[in-house]
Amino acid sequence: MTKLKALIFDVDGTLAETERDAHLVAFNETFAAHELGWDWSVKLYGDLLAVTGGKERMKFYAKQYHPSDPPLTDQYIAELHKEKTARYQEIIIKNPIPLRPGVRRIIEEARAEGIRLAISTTTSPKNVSSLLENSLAPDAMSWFEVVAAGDIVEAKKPASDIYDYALKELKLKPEECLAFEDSGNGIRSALGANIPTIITINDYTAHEDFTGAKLVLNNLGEPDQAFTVLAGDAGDAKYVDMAMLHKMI
Ligand code: XBP
Ligand code: MG
Repeated sequence: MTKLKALIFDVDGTLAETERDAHLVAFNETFAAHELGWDWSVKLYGDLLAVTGGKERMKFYAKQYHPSDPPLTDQYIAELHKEKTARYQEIIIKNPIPLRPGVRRIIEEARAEGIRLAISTTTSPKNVSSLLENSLAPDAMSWFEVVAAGDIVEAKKPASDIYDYALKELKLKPEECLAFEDSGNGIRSALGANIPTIITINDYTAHEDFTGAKLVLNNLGEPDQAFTVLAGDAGDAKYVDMAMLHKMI
């Protein structure tokens, strides 16, 4: 008898490749509008992703890369971030970012089986709803029982707080859930809450440390598009489906 009761998904990099084509663009557009003289390259953004959370990332960048400039106030950072969030939404509404392979299928299979769904992310709640409504389904927010996002907890990933919060809201034990993540910060957060975790890497995170992952894959795969297993044992499976997930915990 399976004990799997819920799937908990990270958002950026896991559901869709939002970082380079949406978050980064939104940050740079905001910096240009404020004539800050900041312009993050694709490469630099990869380094800055080590700091989770947009406000935290801007603060870190200002301190690290412009140490002699007068420090930005929290209020100004919050203003920049509000604008960045609005620009991010415009970008993904105009050009919806496709979901990664297997994401829609797994979510639909889980729903059909009555497996509960939750989100655990560092990004802002509005960004989650814009992505889900534009890339998954107009009513997709109602598919997720818990959306743990952004500043709902004080300490962002890699702290376990956001996953602890999701578990508390779901009223489930960690061993009754599976987490889906794409980054080192993400898996540290999920494993910190003792939730078994499957990783799907991307260009920004491929080199990161995924020690403790149940599986590390290039993506979740599709019936006509097998995944590549980078670490762990996927048995005979060629793509992730609910039958496989039930056997994993
Ligand atoms: C990824 C992040 C986020 C986004 C920016 O979070 O680090 O900070 O890059 O989002 P996750 P905000 O993979 O956990 O979803 O600007 O809204 O903070
Ligand atoms: Mg992520």
